[in-house]
Amino acid sequence: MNRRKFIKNTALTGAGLTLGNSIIGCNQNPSKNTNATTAGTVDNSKLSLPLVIATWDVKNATAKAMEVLQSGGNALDAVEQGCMVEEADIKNSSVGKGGLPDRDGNVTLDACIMDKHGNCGSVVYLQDITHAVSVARKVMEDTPHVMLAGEGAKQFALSNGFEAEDLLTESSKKAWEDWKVKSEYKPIINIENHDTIGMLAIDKNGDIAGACTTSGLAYKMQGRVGDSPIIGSGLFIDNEIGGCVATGLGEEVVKTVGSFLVVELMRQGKSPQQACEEAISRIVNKPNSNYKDFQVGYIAVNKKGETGSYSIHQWFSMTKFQDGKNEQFQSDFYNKG
Ligand code: SD4
Repeated sequence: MNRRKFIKNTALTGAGLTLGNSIIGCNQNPSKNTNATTAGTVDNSKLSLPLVIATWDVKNATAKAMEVLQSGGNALDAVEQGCMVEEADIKNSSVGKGGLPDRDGNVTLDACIMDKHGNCGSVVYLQDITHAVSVARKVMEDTPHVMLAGEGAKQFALSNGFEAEDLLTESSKKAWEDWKVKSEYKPIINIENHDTIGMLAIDKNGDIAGACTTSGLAYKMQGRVGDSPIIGSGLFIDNEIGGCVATGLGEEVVKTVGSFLVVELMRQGKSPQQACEEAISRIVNKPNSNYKDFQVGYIAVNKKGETGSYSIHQWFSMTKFQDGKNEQFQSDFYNKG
């Protein structure tokens, strides 16, 4: 959904949203300092599984992931196929086909995926291939490597049957041409203007997987890579503990190794909500932090199926599909003015 429209709709009606502290409400009894998230202590039969969460308002993507899980697919299949929905959607200008280009007009994709065994795969600066997340999965499953970049990633994709196509759509080209009139590059994320999808799923067996895919920051420098394909920054999964994905200004996420940090905080006993809040506080409490100029948001899930979400600024949201309900939750946030 167009972010400006989303904000307008929300401000006017709140329709379709669960507002305020509802995400915290998912964790009404955040377990402090329990080790309940460690392996062997969770009784899967008591959890409401399967479960899917994703960054932003991506109900079509979470619905696809849930369909995969309900038909017996595992968490890895679910996050891949869920993310593919956004990659193929040319209306999403931050992911896959239709993603906004760098300042020279190149659409370059970053993506990664991680499974329950801690295996991971990633592609950076991938061009001309819509389904970057699937290429990342191939890197994980069919190569001895974790990351492939640029032309090598593209050649690997082509040799595995992915088709080359022009990812610059008419509307993203037009937006780029309009931008070129002034060519003003501000390394600032407009908090209304990003929809990178990060997705986490727990399947019926209680196993966790995650994926993240993006075209990165619009009008970035050529060659720029963000957090989204970097394991531990844009995404981290530990099947004994939980998982986390990030969105927003990737540079700030990388500097704090954000997703790994959230999972490690959950390992120490924090709830997903508490862990996301602590990871945001590491960013905003840096000396001289200019956090007012950029957005970062995290979503997380633990082995008990508790979820959390937190961002620097208002209007970050999480989509959650559980118990037959596919809902968008407005995230709590740090900067309350
Ligand atoms: C990046 N984290 O490339 C991504 C951008 C993003 O919503 O999340 N946009 O820095």
